Amino acid sequence: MKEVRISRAIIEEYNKRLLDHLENDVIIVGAGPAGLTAGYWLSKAGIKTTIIEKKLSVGGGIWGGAAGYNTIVLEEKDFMDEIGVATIKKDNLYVIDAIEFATGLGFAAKKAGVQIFNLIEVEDIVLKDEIVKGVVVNNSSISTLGLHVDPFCISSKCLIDATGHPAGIVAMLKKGKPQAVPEELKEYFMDVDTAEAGVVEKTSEIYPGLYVAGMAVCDVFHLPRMGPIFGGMLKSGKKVAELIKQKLKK
Ligand code: 48F
Repeated sequence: MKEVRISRAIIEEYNKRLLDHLENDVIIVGAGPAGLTAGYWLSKAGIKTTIIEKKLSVGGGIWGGAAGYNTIVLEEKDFMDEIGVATIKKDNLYVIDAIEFATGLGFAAKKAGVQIFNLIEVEDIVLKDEIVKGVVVNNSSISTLGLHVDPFCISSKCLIDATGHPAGIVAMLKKGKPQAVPEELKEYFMDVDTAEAGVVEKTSEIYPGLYVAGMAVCDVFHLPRMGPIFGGMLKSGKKVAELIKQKLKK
């Protein structure tokens, strides 16, 4: 029956991808601009990378631009040129259609080779010998419905918290290891220049095996927020990819 052949094709292909990515060099939690950019550069370097995204769509905070005006601002356009996304120059800024940005970045990351699993939520980390070694995942609808259903695990040599404002993965580490991140996770008042520079500077490995990138960096290091200017997210994603490339080389 054709209906069953369609189901078989989907189930076999999905299971193959899932089995192929139970063990990874890198897991990125969150398919926002920082996570997708990190995935793009890591995959381009031939590093086996999986992104876990709890929502249906990739792009995180890109889609809504500012207050629903679906337009994004950058100060440099080199990465947009790299992935073929159009920019419009306005004074010293580049303006980008948020829909083209979100879809273009998602497409570029996929084409570079990153594996993305959407509708999967990371609900905990795996910590062994004081090293973060993977994540505990479940279907997002299970947590939305508040069901008690046990999860499964996938492993990483390096895990990136790219969950944006909540710094959700760092919060999971902090729950069991409060001394690992002694300060409360929170951002400071909006200040574009300080935030854009700080988010890149502080992108780092904050615990063995756990890196932080994108807006999550602001929560961990009490940096200001920066609103709808996205250069810091892209540079943070690229920086975390560089740090991990160096680490894996060793
Ligand atoms: O929020 P998000 O876009 O984070 P980002 O890449 O970029 C921040 C900007 O969008 C914006 C900003 C820039 O100026 O202020 O806020 O740092 O993307 C984070 C993604 O992580 C997913 C979430 O659905 C979103 O798509 N996410 C969060 N927690 C989990 C998760 C989780 N536990 N499991 C899986 N995905």
